[in-house]
Amino acid sequence: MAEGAALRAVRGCLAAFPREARELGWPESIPYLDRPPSPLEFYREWVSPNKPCIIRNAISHWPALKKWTSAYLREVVGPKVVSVAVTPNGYADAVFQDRFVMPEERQMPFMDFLDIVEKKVTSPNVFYVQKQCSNLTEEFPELICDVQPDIPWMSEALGKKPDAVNFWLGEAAAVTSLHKDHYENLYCVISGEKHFLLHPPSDRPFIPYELYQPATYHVSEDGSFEIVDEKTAEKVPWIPLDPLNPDLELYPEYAQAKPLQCTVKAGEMLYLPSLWFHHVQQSHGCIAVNYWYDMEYDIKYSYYQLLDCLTKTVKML
Ligand SMILES: O=C(O)CCC(=O)C(=O)O
Repeated sequence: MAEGAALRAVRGCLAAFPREARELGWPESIPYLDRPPSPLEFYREWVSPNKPCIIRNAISHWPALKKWTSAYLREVVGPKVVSVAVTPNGYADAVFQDRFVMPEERQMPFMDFLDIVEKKVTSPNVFYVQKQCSNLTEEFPELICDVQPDIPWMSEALGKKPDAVNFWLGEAAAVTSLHKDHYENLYCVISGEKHFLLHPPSDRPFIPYELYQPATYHVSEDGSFEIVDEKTAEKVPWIPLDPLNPDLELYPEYAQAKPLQCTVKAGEMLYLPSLWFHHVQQSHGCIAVNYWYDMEYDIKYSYYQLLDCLTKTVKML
């Protein structure tokens, strides 16, 4: 076969793959479970086939569901200085003007942050408690007794404890841009709602990635933001596309991708499998806690790496 024909054949396979994978296994919408499954059942039905689901009645016994009012949080963690992501537009860790821009990580008393969320103090900027290095255990240890340090049936299913337990509280304008990671993610909503837009890993051929210079928002004296390059940092591969308003002239392949959307309500838990692309929004003041269990770097991971590598290579040609 001539080289050109071989390349066309590979392109054809990559374009057909997402549909074939969808027909074999992905749901049309995210299914609900009425109660947490046994560890074996969860592993067999959801983790191993890499399928998302929303689980009800998994966290209904958590004191946090009733206790985490503004008054309680002010009393328990109010004066404590915590890390808050601040941006001019709600996008932390996202592509902006040909840069991968990270938020200003402001250290501020938690109650000052709550004053902003509750609009007792006005600010033109967007604030989000979203530091992901296990900030629940590192910055808010006082709150762990109201939730759990791990999800016992998940720890048993995977034979390990979570790498991180994260606390999320932010404004409606705070958006997490489309990305994927290597965690089996149990995402629990305590109050408010989270809105997820998801793509299975098999949609990779339709999802654009580019390399970007990393940069960080810095607030100047007059309160305006400047974008400062992280000059010594390596370029970051990130998705430039906004799945809610995709630029199909620039990224025509995305027209063939089929996102799944779901809303996770207070008291519910989303199982977001490893390698799934996710874009996240929330109701104003939504509080959530999630558990990141590292994925197994098994053959599924290797197949995804192959898909990623082939997709990148044919784009270069
Ligand atoms: O809740 C969010 O804003 C983002 C969550 C997320 O991206 C994650 O847990 O990987």
